[in-house]
Amino acid sequence: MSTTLWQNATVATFNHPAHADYGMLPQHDILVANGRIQAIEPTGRLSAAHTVRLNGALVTPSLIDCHTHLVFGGSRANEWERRQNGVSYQQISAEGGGINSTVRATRETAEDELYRFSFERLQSLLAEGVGLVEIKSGYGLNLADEAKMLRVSQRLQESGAVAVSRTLLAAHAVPPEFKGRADDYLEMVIQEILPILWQEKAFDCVDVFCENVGFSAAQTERLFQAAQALGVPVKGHTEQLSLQGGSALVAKYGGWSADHIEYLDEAGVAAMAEADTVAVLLPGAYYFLRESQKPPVELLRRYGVPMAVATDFNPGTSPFASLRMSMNMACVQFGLTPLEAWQGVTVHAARALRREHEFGCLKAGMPAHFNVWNAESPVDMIYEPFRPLLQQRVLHGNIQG
Ligand code: DI6
Ligand code: FE
Repeated sequence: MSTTLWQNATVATFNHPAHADYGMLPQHDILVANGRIQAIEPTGRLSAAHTVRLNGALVTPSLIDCHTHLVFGGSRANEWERRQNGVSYQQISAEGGGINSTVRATRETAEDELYRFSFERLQSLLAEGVGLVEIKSGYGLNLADEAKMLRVSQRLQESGAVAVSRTLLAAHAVPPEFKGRADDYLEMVIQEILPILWQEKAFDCVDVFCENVGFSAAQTERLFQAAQALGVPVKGHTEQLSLQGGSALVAKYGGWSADHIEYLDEAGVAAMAEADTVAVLLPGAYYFLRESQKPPVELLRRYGVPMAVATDFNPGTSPFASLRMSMNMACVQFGLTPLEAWQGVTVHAARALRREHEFGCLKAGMPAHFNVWNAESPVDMIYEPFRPLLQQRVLHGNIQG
């Protein structure tokens, strides 16, 4: 059995039961065999066939980006420039811009090309130490193109560079061929896209954009009922622009996470606490849309709802492939503490994807997914988000090139 000892690390385990601190273990060794952590012990007690000397460097769990729309075709840069030049959103939408321009471009892009673009975009997340990324469909909006997007996510997983959680977001928008017939489109999602792709094991969880510009609470519930009947886990884009009750619906169906939640009320927070639904904060979209309503962080704390932080990386509302920048924004804009921001990309993000047995904390028995940093303290990675502090990214006990 090949064993490796990462020697003399400062380990931020995130294994404190009350999540009261980073779970810091100074001067500890991490013994890895067969891709798993065998032991974390004070330096000097363990030995192994290979040794990686860390001289006190900081080790944290791999980062997790639990909400992205990383796979898409085309660009919305010109559209954004026009908006900045004063052209109204209505005008741009009327000309086929907005989300539907990405739908058109994604449909037109061949799978291999889509894979290449996505692999390239993924690199900036990997360079920051991301080891698990959630990727949504939602720019195909028909069976063939949703399937194509999910296959690209699967291929990113198979590249070995990162673990991927795949989400079906067919209920993201109403495609042009169903214009004015949202119920008919949703019926097609429920009758065809959802069951067929679930049968093919093409995704892990189903998502919906519950909003006055997306799908109503009643439509969201119809989707969740269909998901429940098939045993499909649910999550939602909820309360981003207005209070629709989507987060409470996610909770009612035992959903994994309610995401955005700027307009969430106390009843929704209580429902999420009761159902163990994670709150995913997406400060990139809040910033890029110049929103002013902040998520109810104080209520989430009071009810003990775990908060995750993610990039929401997408071409329309959050073109930022930086999770460390999202952590910084969650602190500055939403008032999270640096510890909360860290928990938001480790333990709580792992829980948001129901992958907490593989990711999010460091302890004996867990797969060896961790980062080695040229840093003194975890706050360094948030305080100066673009400083290249990553020394090693380790997945399954292998140092990634
Ligand atoms: N909320 C958003 O902010 C994005 N999707 C969603 O459900 C917008 C995605 C886009 O504009 O392409
Ligand atoms: Fe999103």
